[in-house]
Amino acid sequence: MKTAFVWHESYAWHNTGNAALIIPSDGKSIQSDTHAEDPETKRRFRNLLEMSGLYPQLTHILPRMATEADILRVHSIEHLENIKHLSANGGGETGILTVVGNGSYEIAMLSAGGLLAMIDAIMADEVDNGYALVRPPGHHATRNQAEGFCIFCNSAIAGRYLLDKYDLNRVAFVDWDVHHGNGTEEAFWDDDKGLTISTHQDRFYPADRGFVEQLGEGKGEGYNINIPLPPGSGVGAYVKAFEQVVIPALYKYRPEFIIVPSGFDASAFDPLGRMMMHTDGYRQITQMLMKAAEDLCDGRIMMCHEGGYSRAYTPFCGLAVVETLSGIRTDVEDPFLELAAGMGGQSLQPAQQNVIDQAEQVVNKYLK
Ligand code: 9RB
Ligand code: ZN
Repeated sequence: MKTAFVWHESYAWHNTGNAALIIPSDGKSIQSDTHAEDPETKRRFRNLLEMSGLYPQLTHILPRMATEADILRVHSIEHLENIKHLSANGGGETGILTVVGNGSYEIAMLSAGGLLAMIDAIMADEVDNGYALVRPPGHHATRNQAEGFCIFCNSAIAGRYLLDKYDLNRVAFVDWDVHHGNGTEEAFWDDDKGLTISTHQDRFYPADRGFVEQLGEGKGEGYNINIPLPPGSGVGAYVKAFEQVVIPALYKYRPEFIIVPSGFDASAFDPLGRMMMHTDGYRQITQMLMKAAEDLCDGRIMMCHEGGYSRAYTPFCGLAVVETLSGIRTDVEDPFLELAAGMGGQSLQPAQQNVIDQAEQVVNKYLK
């Protein structure tokens, strides 16, 4: 399998400033630290690919900047201009909980454009699949504003590019980040050309979104599938959610391309998430998606990086996914796997099965 990889040093230069994890310092009781969404988790992921020996076996794709027209397929001109202006004038907080630093506009354009460059390589059959380690992340950004550390909705911009430039009719999104993919959901809310599926921690972020009952509207009704798993869900819940809901939905929808907003903040060691995924779990769900992609769309699947805040563990989760995509198993072992796999509650629990059953009903009712 020929697997593409996108990374650029400038992704690490997007400056989210200082915070205690996510809370800005106040100079009194909250001591300043690095922001959760700082470059280190991503750099360490890239570094582990290199240390494992996998890096030179990947096809490296140079990202390009998305054009304004690419961004405007998803976002309003007001949002784009606001980010451009802030970025050129010292930066600051904007939208909901998002920091724009000096030059973040250009970096956000390169982040979205990294996906577009990878799409071109996959569609030209130069590579089979790929992982785009882009930053800033995208899946919370909505039409009119930045949100949750996300400036432009990279996944949706990539989907719209496929529909427009490559004349596709069906793109599926499978978002396994621990947070709800509200930006991608909104971009295809009333459109059946995008099937948006999100597994996430129930009522986490955004806390008022991501319910099973939120189906999409108009032509998009039934083409949005939310699987809000209870906190504490582990590999048993994720594998079952994929077996019972995600994979059957894909076979019914028959996408021509699969995009995976991929965060590793559902891992057992994430400082924000309260889930228990581990590398073997990520290998399993990647394998399931690859099999569906193979059967449905010539194996065309692309992951785009979102969250994941454990500096120690995110790199191992990322390596596991890229190894699976490429079919190359390096000799690096996950030193945390035994600890994560041994945690209580890794097997499927009744409350988790209940949510999965509800989501399955949506698939059965709306997707033919
Ligand atoms: C809220 C705050 C957050 C916390 C975490 C994320 C993670 C995003 C991600 C986004 C926003 C603060 C709700 C601070 O990883 N996406 O994939 N917001 N946290 N204050 N308040 C009221
Ligand atoms: Zn996240």
